[in-house]
Amino acid sequence: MKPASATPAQKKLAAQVEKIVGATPVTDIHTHLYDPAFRNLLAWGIDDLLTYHYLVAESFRHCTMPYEKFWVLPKARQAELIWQELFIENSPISESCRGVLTTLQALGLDVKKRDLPALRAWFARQKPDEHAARCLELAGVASICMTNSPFDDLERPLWERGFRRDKHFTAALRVDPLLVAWPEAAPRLAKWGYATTPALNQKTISEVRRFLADWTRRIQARYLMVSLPPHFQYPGPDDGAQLIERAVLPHCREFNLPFAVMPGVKRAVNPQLQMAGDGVGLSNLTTLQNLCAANPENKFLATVLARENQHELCVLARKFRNLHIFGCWWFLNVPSLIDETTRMRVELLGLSFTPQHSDARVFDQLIYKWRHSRRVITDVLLEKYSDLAATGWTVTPAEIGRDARHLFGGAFEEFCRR
Ligand code: RAT
Ligand code: ZN
Repeated sequence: MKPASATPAQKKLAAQVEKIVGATPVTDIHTHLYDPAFRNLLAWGIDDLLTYHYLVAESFRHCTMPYEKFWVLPKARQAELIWQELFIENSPISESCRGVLTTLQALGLDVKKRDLPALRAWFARQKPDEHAARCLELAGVASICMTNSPFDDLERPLWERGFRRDKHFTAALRVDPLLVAWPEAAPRLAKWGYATTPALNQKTISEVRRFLADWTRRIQARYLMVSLPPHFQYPGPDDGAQLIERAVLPHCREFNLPFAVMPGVKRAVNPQLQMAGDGVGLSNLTTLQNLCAANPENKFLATVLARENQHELCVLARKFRNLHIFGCWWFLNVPSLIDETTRMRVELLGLSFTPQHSDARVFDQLIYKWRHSRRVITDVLLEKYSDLAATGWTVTPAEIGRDARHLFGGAFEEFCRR
């Protein structure tokens, strides 16, 4: 809709949608952020923003330095190299680069000076707790779901010791090693006091369930979660499929928790890029269909990494009410694909999905990830409400607010409560 040609009613609707969607607080259902109690794991500030693995991958499009030389540099030096390659020698127009600038600008910093030392000096003056609160406010985020792995040697000890939880943070139990690398996971569980063997006999399965129950209670998990390679198959004889069938799904039923499935990631397609080296592949979503069809008492959350899987995912969600789809994940978290994906989901599913999660790893990223996505979601909603208005159906401000709350966490909460 061109503003010049808009009628007063259209302008009024646009202003209402902008205001209401802009003010709706978000429940961010998947991030890699941590409760402040995880002091050593917290990432924030300009050097963490610049060394985000999305930007590392982009900087190696230009950087000719051997990978191993880059990785031994201190974080500040890596940040300087990335700044030089992606912001000074080239215009920072990729989504991840633009995100850094959106964030800095929202924090009140002048980006046009291109002055990295000055930016660093500003961040050095911030108090972490106050800064985090400001980021939440600027992003409009009310609640953050972490990704918590008992297999992570840095976070496990803290959970085991216990700490006072911050009310803004909820937890999700991430179980990738259990399901995609069982031969290595089995001895670890055994070391932690669970009587597991590599063979999936009945005793081992019940011990895996005990492990899942202990960790679900310990972290108060909202859901269990796994990312899967494109070729993953269920049902199947592989350890992962067996463990899902015999341990994860019964556990989720017992605790009434959704199981979040994230298919499509090819880990370490370029191991030299370390964490930035993962790729994407087309998944066979028959696996998800089988999960939903064979386990109607289970609830599934799903997001896919391949754009080409999005349409089939939407259709699956139309078929299975025990499936809730969410987010534009990782390589899909760019405005053109968020727009396309959100539009398609609204057209096929109405409001019964969660359009976005941030996947933020650095606290400040909440600002740009949500500002950019909120913009796209607002535009899509406005277009759809305008189409309704053309039929004579007008939405009230209360209805717009209800719909926005649904998209920004309400639909997810409702699905979890079922
Ligand atoms: O988006 C990311 O930061 C990726 O590295 C992954 O962590 C992905 O989101 C995942 O949860 O596996
Ligand atoms: Zn993630």
